[in-house]
Amino acid sequence: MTRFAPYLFSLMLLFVTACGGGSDQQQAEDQTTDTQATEQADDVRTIEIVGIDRMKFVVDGEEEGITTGEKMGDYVLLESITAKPGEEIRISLYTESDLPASAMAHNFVLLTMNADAAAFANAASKARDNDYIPTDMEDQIIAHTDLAAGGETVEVTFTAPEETGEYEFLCSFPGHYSGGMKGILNVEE
Ligand SMILES: [Cu+2]
Repeated sequence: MTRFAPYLFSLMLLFVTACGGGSDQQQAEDQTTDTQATEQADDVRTIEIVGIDRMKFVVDGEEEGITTGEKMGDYVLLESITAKPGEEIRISLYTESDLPASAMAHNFVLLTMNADAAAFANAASKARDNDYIPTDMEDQIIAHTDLAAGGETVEVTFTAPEETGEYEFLCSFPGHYSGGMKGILNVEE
């Protein structure tokens, strides 16, 4: 038996060397693939809101920077959003509805601090030709999305005001503000 040992040993050495070389090469290829798989970075804080037929802004659940209320089916009511002065925020609004756009669509309209939201909603209901954005009250709008009909998503990115305080947001589709489709943006340090 012993006289075969040197032969077996060198055979094993060859085998190990060959395998080792192969795996190094494989590792190098894997690293190249990892480096190429880079993610697209976008650091704008995005709040994903859903508009439902019950005329409410709702969200999936509690998250940092928002306050939520009662349960609404699979969602919870969005009550307010908290932002720092000058913070960049993106609102993404999805309309969940099987109704036609003429009967059910939503938008997100953020008003200036001193705006009269009820008066704005009333004027908006008569501005059908301009997607329910009253042109003579545009100076009371900080930011707004387009209308989103069922299955559609609209977005708007804006900078929170520098002045701390409460800013009302609403959906200006007729009847939705009085139906409760509204909330508060709290700008605070
Ligand atoms: Cu609405």
